[in-house]
Amino acid sequence: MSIPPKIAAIRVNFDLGAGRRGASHGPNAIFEAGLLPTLQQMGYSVDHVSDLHLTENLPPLDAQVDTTNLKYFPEVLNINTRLAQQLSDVVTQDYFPLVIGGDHSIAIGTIAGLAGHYKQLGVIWIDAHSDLNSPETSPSGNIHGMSLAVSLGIGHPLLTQINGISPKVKPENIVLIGARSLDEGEKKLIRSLGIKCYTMYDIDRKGMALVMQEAIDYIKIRTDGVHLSYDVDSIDPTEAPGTGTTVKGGLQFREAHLAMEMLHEAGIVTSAEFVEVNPLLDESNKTSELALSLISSFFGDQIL
Ligand code: 6HN
Ligand code: MN
Ligand code: MN
Ligand code: MN
Repeated sequence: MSIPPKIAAIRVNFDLGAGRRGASHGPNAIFEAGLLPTLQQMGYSVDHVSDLHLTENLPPLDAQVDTTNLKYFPEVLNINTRLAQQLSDVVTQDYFPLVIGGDHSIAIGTIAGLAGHYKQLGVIWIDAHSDLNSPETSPSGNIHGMSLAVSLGIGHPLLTQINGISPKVKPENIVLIGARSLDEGEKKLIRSLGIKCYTMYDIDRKGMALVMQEAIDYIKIRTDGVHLSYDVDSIDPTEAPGTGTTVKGGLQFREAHLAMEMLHEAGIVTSAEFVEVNPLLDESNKTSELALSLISSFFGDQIL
């Protein structure tokens, strides 16, 4: 398997990309559930744990910068610029980056930091949503619904230009899994760019095992590194109530784990992030414990 035993855990305590507060406490809840001892017991060394918080007293933006329908733009720009730098540093130092969010806007910084290290970066995006909105198509103005678009070079230039290179990822190197709540503009973009998208319909129809095998085979042949971006709202709200934008009809407990087990087996993933756990909305740590259990499966924890 290609995941090196040296993990850099990066906590991103940030929630201003989402419509409701609380995901900034996600890293703490997942660590409290036992992230470090679990990974250590599995034989990994986790010797680079860093904590990103919002900088107080952000420098004011240039008055010329248009931030229409981009909520908390300066904050999102700041956290992602620093996250991108961190990511790039740990990749250079041969760590496996494990980013714990935080709302999904932080994928902007994670992917920006990875981009320079791969010629053909792949992204597996497991989410109820596609996060492919632009300020023009977004119904909410919440930047966590725009992060994958930004990585494709679509969106505010200050965001798409983080770390210089744009786009960070090509449409043909992306696979969406678990989608069931797509806005009109997102549907158009998925169709026009031909982005590979396994919706809940496809998962019901084919089964998770086949969907994952197809996704792995598809991305393996065209990429030289794969980032897993895991939004816990992909999972059904009965299993994952502690997240800000729940959507009915999601992945079942075993489907979610099978995906992680198959990704571990495939050995193609070179970085990962787990986002959108909101402890303020959780029911007795159900969602943070689920996130930990998915992370364990992803890193090779087996039933037998
Ligand atoms: N997430 N499509 C909706 C919006 O406001 O753009 C929801 C986004 C959810 C974001 O999944 O990280
Ligand atoms: Mn450090
Ligand atoms: Mn998301
Ligand atoms: Mn989502």
